[in-house]
Amino acid sequence: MSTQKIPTTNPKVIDWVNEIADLTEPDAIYWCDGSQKESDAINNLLVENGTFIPLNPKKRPNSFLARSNPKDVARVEGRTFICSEKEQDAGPTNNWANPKKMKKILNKLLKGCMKGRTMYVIAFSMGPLGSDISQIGIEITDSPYVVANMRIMTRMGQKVWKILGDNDFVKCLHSVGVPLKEGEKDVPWPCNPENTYVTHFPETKEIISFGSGYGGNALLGKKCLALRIASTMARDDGWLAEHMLIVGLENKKLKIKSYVTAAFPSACGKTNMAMLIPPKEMKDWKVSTIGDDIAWIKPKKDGRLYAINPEAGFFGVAPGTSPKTNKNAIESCRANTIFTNVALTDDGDVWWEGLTDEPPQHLIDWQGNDWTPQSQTPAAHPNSRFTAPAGQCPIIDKNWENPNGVPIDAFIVGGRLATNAPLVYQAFNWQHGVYLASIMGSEKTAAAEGKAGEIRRDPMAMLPFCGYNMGNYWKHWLEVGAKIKHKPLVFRVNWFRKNDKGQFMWPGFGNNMRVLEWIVKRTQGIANAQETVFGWSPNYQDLTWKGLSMSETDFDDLMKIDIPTALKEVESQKEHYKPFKKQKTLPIELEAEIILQEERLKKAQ
Ligand code: O2Y
Ligand code: MN
Repeated sequence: MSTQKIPTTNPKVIDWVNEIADLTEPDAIYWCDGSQKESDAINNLLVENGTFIPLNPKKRPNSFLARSNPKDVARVEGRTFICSEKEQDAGPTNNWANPKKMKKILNKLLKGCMKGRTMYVIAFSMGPLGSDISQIGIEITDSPYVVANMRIMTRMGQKVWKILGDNDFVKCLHSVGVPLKEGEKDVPWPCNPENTYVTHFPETKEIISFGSGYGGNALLGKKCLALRIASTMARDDGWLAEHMLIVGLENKKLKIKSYVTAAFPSACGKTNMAMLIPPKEMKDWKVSTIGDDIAWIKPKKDGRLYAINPEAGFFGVAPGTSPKTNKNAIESCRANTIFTNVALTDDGDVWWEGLTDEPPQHLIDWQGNDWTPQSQTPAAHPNSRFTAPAGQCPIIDKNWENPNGVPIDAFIVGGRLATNAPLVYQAFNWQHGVYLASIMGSEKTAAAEGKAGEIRRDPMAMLPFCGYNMGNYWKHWLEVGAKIKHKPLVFRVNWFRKNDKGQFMWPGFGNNMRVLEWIVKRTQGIANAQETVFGWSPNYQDLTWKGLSMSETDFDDLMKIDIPTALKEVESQKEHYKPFKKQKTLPIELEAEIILQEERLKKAQ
């Protein structure tokens, strides 16, 4: 990998790479071409360094296990900064830092930080090559683990260098923050948790991440570019960069197919919905996956919104994923996959909590220790991951790489709510839908956050990912809606309602298809609904019940609301809006929606 022809003549790239090399002082620079030969060499190097453990090729061909430093296991929201010129532009939900001051801190840390290491230069496309919705980024990193993951999660290498030409790109700089002294042996997972920074500079379209080698902190195409920086690009250019899955829902018999997107906070079954298998009684329905995490959505000339999945792979949570809960995710990681922080079986395969009903009798846990079912700690880290090519998903949609994207008929938003939140309802209109998305969230759990029952709001599931003032982001949603002729319908769902005994009232998983069927039929104008104080709701007879025993009374319980409790919830929504109102970024339309909601509830009392 030493003597290389530089794959670009783009002066902006060359100047930037030289500037970063002067600052970080790597031993070598390697320009990634994305070839198989290169991938094999990187994987071999990672095995040599002890970062990768090759898995049994008979069980998991071309797959590897990586174990991170236990201090580097997840995104670090407290160390994530939006460095816009004005603090007001970051808004009340982001950590803000002055860009000049942050650059000063970072430059000190970056000085000589790649000593003893190779600096890799990765050109990558977020989105199908050549799509007018796609964006090109260049990640400079000193982590070969990042290179291996970026090869799965993005389109990268030679073909991207070609498309880039002399155009602009998003600058993504990453270092694990551990320079090596002459002759010093590296550790399998270098990182610098005491000095971790994940920083975004929206005005100059730059990302600088220091100190972590893990997931969203280090694979800068994902949360940093595709959400935080892209959300600001989308604001400026009239499109939407969203934390949403995209699926196709087709009924061959009815000759209908709709594409829908959905935003859920974490732990709401987003990957399950992205790869849903309908119950056998609904065999006329076929679900196909476009994406499991992020959607870039653009208005087109025909007055509709079109979406692409900017990613090329899944960075999925392993624990809880099984052939029973998500067969398609399991199939997606059958080969060519990087597993991070899962357990290793005695026959060289992987295991995590929930994969099988019974755990194996012996494992090596995510920290490299012997593990048995009697062990007091989990075998896999709760945030352990698989990085798998999206093309390996058995139900990948035929249009998943279509550069034009797919037309979106519905936006679905939801959260995990145990009480007083109906299974599904349709917003009265776009503005009402934006309001529903702006107040969405999940109930806090007593153990984790102290106040059980209170809602942790996560507007559009973008709380940690919106690169600018959330109030202005809502305004942008309203403006996009005002410009498009054929607006997608907006729905709110809740799969997690519980009865007085604490049992789930809805079976969830594949049975969610019953709700999705109604949603698709609404978008096609072929399903009934009744008007309620919340929005348009299905009647019992509007859903398919074959194969599921649920009485009309059970369904009514699942759909009903207690009005005094709902009025209290409206008060809590007003509190949620307060910081935005104080900063004068709360759109008046959303204030109006709260008043309308309150009036509807009072009238029904
Ligand atoms: O912990 C991380 O670094 C990954 S977080 C993540 C990964 C894949 C999809 N979504 C998320 C998320 O936090 O929303
Ligand atoms: Mn996500």
